[in-house]
Parts: sequence; C-alpha cells; structure tokens
Amino acid sequence: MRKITILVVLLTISLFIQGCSSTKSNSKNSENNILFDNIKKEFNISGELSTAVFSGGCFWCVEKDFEKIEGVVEVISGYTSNNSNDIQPTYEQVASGKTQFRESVLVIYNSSIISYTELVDYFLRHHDPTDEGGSFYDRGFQYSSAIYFKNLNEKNEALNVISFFEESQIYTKPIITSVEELVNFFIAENYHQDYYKKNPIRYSLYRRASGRDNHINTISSRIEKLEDS
Ligand code: MHO
Repeated sequence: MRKITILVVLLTISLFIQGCSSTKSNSKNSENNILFDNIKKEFNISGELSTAVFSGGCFWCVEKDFEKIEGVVEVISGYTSNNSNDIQPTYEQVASGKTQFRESVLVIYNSSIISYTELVDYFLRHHDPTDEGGSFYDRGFQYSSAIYFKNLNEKNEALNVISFFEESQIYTKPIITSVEELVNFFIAENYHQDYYKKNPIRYSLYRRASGRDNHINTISSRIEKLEDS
C-alpha cells in the first residue's frame, strides 16, 4: 500500500513539473490543479493548494520546521537538481556530495492562509542563507541554500524577501541563497519522510548537535532587537 502511495505521489510530482514547463504562462493554476487532483485522496484535504520548493540543508529539519506552520498541509523531503535528464538519485548518492542534487523539501500549502512571501521569509529565518559551503554541521553542495521558483511571480517574491533581509541587515554576511527555476524534484526514500516523527531520539540528538537551533534563536533575537530599535 505504501509503495502505491509513493508511486501516486511520484507521478503527481512528475506531472506537476511537466505541467509547469509546458504551460509557463498560466503555469500556477495548472500545476496546482494537477497537484490537487492527484493528492487530495492521499492527504484527505479539500480546496486549492499551492507548492513551494526550498533547500536549507538536512531535509529532516527543514521538513519539521515547515510542518509547524499554519496553512502548510504537507511537506515532502526530496532531492532537486537542474538537469532535466537526471533520474531519481538515492540518499547515499546525494549525501556523497558527488552529484549535483540538493536535499530539498516540497511544501504544500493553502495560499489563503499563508503566502509564498511569508514562506520565503520563514525559510530565511530557519536556516543560514549566508553559508556558502553547506548548512551547519553538514558540508557540501548537497546541503546548500536554494529557493526554486516555478514562475516569475515566485522568482520576484523570493528576490524581494532576500533584498528586504539584506537591507534590514538581519544577517551580517551577504545572503548567498541560490534562486533558481525548479527543474526536478525527486521524492526521497520513505524512511526520510517525517523522519522527526519516526526517529525522534536520533533526530533530536542530530538536530541539537547540528547548531541549527542556536542559529534560529540568534536570528530571532536579532530580528526582535532590530524591530524594537
Ligand atoms: N549528517 C547527517 C545528515 C542528515 S540529513 C538527512 C546524518 O547522516 O545523520 O542530511
């Protein structure tokens, strides 16, 4: 049953990405409709849904942080790359750092509750977008920061949020997050989905040691101070 579910979701993502490259002018609606039609049974939801794709290092952590947000319906861990000839990689291949894949998440959300801009803002507060060499404890391109847009609106919104962060000097170093067009999103192995729920002890130990939460707390205090001044 689980295999069938994963196949349905894989088909959904592949259709949704094909839909976005073949109908660029009105891609947002067609993607959303394809996505919605295919996954509504799986996630037992109704209404119009949108998607956003981000890379911010270890997908176990990024998935958990996005799943906390009101308006986010589901987050899927996976791998992105920008070569349309690429095929599904394994976790070991991506983790080896020898591929051009990044660990990534697909955020499925209700845009009447949370906007794309708000998701980008949240993303920039919940990882280190100034780290060129990876994320926290995890080093290498596969853990580097990226925002993947599917249309010009998303691209502009992402760039605007990044400019806002730079102008407000929330980060003291330049933001290096790569803003790129979404080409591939491959769903990661089942054991990586909801890893924080399936392996809470290992997840917590890893997360604490990685330094991610120290960074998130530092940035959140910095934002509070900037807002007060
Ligand atoms: N270095 C970490 C990475 C976890 S994350 C899913 C580990 O293998 O435990 O990239």
